[in-house]
Amino acid sequence: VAIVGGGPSGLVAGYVLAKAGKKVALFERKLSIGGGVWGGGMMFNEIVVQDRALPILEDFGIRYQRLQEPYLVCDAVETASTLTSRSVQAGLAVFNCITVEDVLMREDCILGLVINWAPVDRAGLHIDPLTVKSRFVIDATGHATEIVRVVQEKVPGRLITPTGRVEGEKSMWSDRAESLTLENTREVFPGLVVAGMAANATFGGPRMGPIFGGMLLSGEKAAHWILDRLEEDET
Ligand code: 48F
Repeated sequence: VAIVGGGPSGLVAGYVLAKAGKKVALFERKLSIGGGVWGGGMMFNEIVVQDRALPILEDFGIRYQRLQEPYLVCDAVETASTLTSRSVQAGLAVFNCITVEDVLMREDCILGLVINWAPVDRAGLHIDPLTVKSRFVIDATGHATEIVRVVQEKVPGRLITPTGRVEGEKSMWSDRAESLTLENTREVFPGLVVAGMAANATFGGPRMGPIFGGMLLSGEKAAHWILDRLEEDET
């Protein structure tokens, strides 16, 4: 499995898949892994997590304080670094400083990724990319939902969304976005699953503030969905 984006949803997906013994790699454009977690709540280094995601915090060993029901507060630095280190310890291969610029695909299915060094991409240098084959790709690129948009360009109107296209993120509505993030975590083209804010952007869910429970749960759901499909492949 190839995961694009090292934010909270991508990291939890990678952790669950690696823990299940699958060969899984995560590609992140930036030097640091953790995505939006590092920003905390408007750069105050605390994030809010809904208590529905408590089992994930406990599994990772991330400490929390109770705020008011149903909210918990975690240290953003502890969360980003623990999500990263525990995922790598579980067996997730992390490649930072890599931009996923394209997908490998044939008519009806995603087959993998086309990758290049992020500095090469940023400088616009004429250096050919490399390819990575994978059974499934997870787009965990956050608000930008970059991989789904690349696929949309290649097969216009054929995404598994109401309009066949990226529906686009709706206005901020944190409560609603939380449950929709989970509903929207699914396959959007054969072989391509969306997680985290990319799921909301793909299926037209609202934006949300510095609330991360939905992101953690979304990564977990994407991983379990893929584990079920891999098991079907084997039988
Ligand atoms: O944005 P990000 O943290 O995604 P997420 O897991 O979590 C969203 C929350 O941080 C926050 C929220 C909602 O308000 O709770 O926004 O959905 O992490 C996405 C990561 O993907 C990387 C990007 O640098 C970031 O670290 N990324 C994006 N496009 C690419 C990429 C790409 N083409 N190749 C490699 N990495």
